[in-house]
Amino acid sequence: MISFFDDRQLGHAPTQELHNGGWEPYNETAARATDIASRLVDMRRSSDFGIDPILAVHSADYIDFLSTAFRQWQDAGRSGDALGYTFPIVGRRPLNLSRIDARLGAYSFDAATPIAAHSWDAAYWSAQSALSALDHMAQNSAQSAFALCRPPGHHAGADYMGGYCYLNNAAIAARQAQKAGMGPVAILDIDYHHGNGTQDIFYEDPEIFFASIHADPVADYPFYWGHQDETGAGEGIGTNLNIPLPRGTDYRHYQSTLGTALDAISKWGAKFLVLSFGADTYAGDPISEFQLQTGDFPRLAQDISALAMPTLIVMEGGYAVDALGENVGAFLSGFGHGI
Ligand code: Q9C
Ligand code: ZN
Repeated sequence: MISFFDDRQLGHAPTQELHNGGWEPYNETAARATDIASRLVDMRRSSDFGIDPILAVHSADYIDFLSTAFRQWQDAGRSGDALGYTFPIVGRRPLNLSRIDARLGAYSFDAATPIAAHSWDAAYWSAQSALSALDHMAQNSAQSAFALCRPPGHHAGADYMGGYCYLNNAAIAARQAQKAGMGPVAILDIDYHHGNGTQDIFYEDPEIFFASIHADPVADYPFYWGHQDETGAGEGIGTNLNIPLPRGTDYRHYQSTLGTALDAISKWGAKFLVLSFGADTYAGDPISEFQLQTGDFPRLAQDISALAMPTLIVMEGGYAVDALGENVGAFLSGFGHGI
């Protein structure tokens, strides 16, 4: 398995996040990426595919916001990380307000996504890592590649950040794969949390299928998306599949659910798969409640690779830092070409 990463992804380092009413150290740390990277045998530096593939998914005003927010925060005399405190309810009219606090609220759906000094650069290179892994697959007709994306992406929508995510790396790669004629493209999201941003981006799009297996949003973040009755809208009706699972789900139940999702993807006629992979389904994850063990990850990967569909693996969550490299390595080994 060939992997892609850029050191600039490490510069993003918010200090704290709001959790259950108090401040906690930020969970989505650079150490996550270095722990994974230390396990990868063939890791290559990402190339720069520019801003256009990012703008094919995200709105120009959102990208302008993301790339200028920290400077504007500092210009307003603030210290620490840029974070909003007022969030417009979905559907409020766009007002184009210029004060940094109004912009932070308008472009995020939660308070888990602060912007620090190098956040834009890190998010940009995280997206470039996804594009680089895709390009490697296209150039070499490779059956798989791993994008060590960090910060993660699946909670970010076309014009909002949230859940530690700024740019939707999987969506950017999926759109690019489609444009390159590698499709029909499906995205399978197996992070613990529902990939609300990815769902949102393709919700009315009949040409990209999205399936997600995740903790039931009745009880878990992101609450407002990921329910079973969300099946797509407009032209995209029937191209969105959510399979929520209860807290405490273990390998047996998870594996049969994965089978259901894989069947739906092949039945739909996908020829290329983008896999949003989160290792936060691991039993030891500090913010999640599934029961997968390290030894389960290669077995899940084998089930996915049995599809015999070219698969771009994009890193999403996973916060048990001490076990993260081992879990990701175990998963990648299941694709059968070493790590
Ligand atoms: N401190 C991903 O796994 N939780 N994101 C916020 C708890 C946010 C997880 C409140 C969890 C986001 C990519
Ligand atoms: Zn997650």
